Amino acid sequence: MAKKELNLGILAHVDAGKTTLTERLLYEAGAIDELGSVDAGTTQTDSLTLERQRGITIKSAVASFALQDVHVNLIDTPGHPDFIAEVERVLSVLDGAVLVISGVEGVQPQTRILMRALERLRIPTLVFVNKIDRPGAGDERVVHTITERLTTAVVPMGTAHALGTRGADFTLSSAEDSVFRARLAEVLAEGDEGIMAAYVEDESELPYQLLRDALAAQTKRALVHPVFFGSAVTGAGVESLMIGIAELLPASTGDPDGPVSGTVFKIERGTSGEKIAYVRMFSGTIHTRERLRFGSGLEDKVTAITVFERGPAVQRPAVSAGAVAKLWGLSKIQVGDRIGETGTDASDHHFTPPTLESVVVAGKPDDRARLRVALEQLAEQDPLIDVRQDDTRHELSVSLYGEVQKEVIQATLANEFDLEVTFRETTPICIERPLGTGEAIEFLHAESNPFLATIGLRIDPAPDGSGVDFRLRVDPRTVPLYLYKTGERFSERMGAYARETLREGLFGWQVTDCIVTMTKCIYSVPDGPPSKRGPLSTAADFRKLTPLVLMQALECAGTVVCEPTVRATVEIPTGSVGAVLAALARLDAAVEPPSLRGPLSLIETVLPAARAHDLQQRLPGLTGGEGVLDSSFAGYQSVSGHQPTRRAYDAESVEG
Ligand SMILES: Nc1nc2c(ncn2[C@@H]2O[C@H](COP(=O)(O)OP(=O)(O)OP(=O)(O)O)[C@@H](O)[C@H]2O)c(=O)[nH]1
Ligand SMILES: [Mg+2]
Repeated sequence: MAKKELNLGILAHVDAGKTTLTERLLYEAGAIDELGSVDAGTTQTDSLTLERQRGITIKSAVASFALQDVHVNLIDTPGHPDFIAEVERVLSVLDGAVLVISGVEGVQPQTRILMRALERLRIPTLVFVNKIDRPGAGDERVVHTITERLTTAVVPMGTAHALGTRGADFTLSSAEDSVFRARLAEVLAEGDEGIMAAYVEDESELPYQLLRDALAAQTKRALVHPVFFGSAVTGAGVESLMIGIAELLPASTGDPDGPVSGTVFKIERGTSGEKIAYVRMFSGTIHTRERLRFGSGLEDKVTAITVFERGPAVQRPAVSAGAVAKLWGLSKIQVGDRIGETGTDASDHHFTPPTLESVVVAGKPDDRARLRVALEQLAEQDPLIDVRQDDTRHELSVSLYGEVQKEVIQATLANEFDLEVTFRETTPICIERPLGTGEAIEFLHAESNPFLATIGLRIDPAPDGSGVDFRLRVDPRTVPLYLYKTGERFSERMGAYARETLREGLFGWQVTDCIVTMTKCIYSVPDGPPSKRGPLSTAADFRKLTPLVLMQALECAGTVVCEPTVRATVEIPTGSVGAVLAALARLDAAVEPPSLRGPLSLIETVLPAARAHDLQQRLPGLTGGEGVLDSSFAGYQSVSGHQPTRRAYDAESVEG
């Protein structure tokens, strides 16, 4: 019988203790004999030189251990917001997650962002309140902020003692604990009519085993989130968490004999530069030397397979449903590709895509070609950096989440590719939204139309955040079915041509939040009536004519450039409110009235993403080093005044 597998993500705000907890779990489960530490740079999952030097996780990493009859693949993820793309790629392969919250700092901005994604994807999640050994750690206070700011569907699974001391510990509640039983009944009643009825009648009559079973069932359905407390450093509470992982999270039960299906969630390069793909198998079995189909219909042969076993990866002849493996030999594979079938998960975004970009300049002009190859290799591992070269200056630019990511790219290029680079100033990636409705049509046989088709397109504005929607509003008899088989297929391809066109709008930015409607469609046929007569239209005619018509429609509609904004919460000493408000006014920030809480005050503000960095840098000076800034993406807002064009570098910032 196939082993039970649990693919478990460890997620949290930066520095909450994910890597330390991962190391502790591996140690307690006997997968490693010696406990490494982040501060000494000796953990299993922070294995990159840069991670060890900086003491932060940059890439997600896998390690495994056995827990009762379950084989657990732990995926340790980075918490820094600049590396959220790493978390994104992992989400689609998880059976469950542990969300780590620091017992001292409590719920932090990234905690909320992660919890929202976990809830949206219905990933069963346990909460681990870490660092209970540190002075200032809380228990009830933290649970209170969890219910206030994350979710009310939580059940603390026990009690923490001697908080804030080295001897801090955690005891699981038992059947005899009436407060625990009451809390269980109350939370579980929400998702279980039987418990609800009994709860209203007399909650103390509910059998404990029934509550435990319902807890496991509802946790596995991501309806309820059990909360554990402990310390990854001292090991307190970790055994209880492990019991919870085994009992409350759903090990996967894929079919090893079914059709092959897996998802690639990470790509790395081996010691001799070969590509290694991390795949999570959902169904079927892959053997070495087997040819696999993946991504956009590509094929390649697997030359070697390793699976994770008690810590590191070991070579195996095959990998089956449920497991995570590293595959060699698939040279054309990309992050997000599905294996065994075509398609990709890479376009399902759960978090905001990068909102910044910067030009990367090779230290030596001769290195430009090598730089391009190196950046393309980095983009294999992180497609969101989206390497681009502009046509006139041939400059290379990448999309970024922030300054730390920039430093990491710079260090990686130096260490792994022996390339010294500098970055130009970081600028926001704007978008364009249509201002009004625009319509255009190109007729078959018209002089202005070099292609064999009539296409009419309309573009209309749509609500913010809605993306690009394509609609077909033509007589079904006019659709070239001989090219596209079905109307749906035609609509899908036309939608793809339209989206491709809208990657660059009137000012060079991606156009979004609009509806494109096809209003007219004619193709030419050799034996058709005179108006349609001509050589038979090909798919290329439709593909090439779409951008011409759509850009004309867009010109009619007009567009407005919108820049990314962030919502920042600034916590500062009340004495510096005046100075901070004045600085915010200079940064064009929309400020809500400050809420004064005794010696500390909170200011909520929305400001352009490009300015948030300035604010971050000025804050220590304005607040005597006491100010704290938390920020999260807050959508796009139209740029007032001059509409910036993409790649409009002013002359003095371009050297040479
Ligand atoms: N006192 C105490 N310190 C802890 C605990 N867990 C982690 N730390 C410390 O907190 C710091 C961050 O720990 P990491 O494990 O690197 O945190 P992380 O969540 O993996 O951080 P990123 O991956 O960079 O987001 C390190 O200095 C750890 O030693 C804990 O339970 N108690
Ligand atoms: Mg880490």
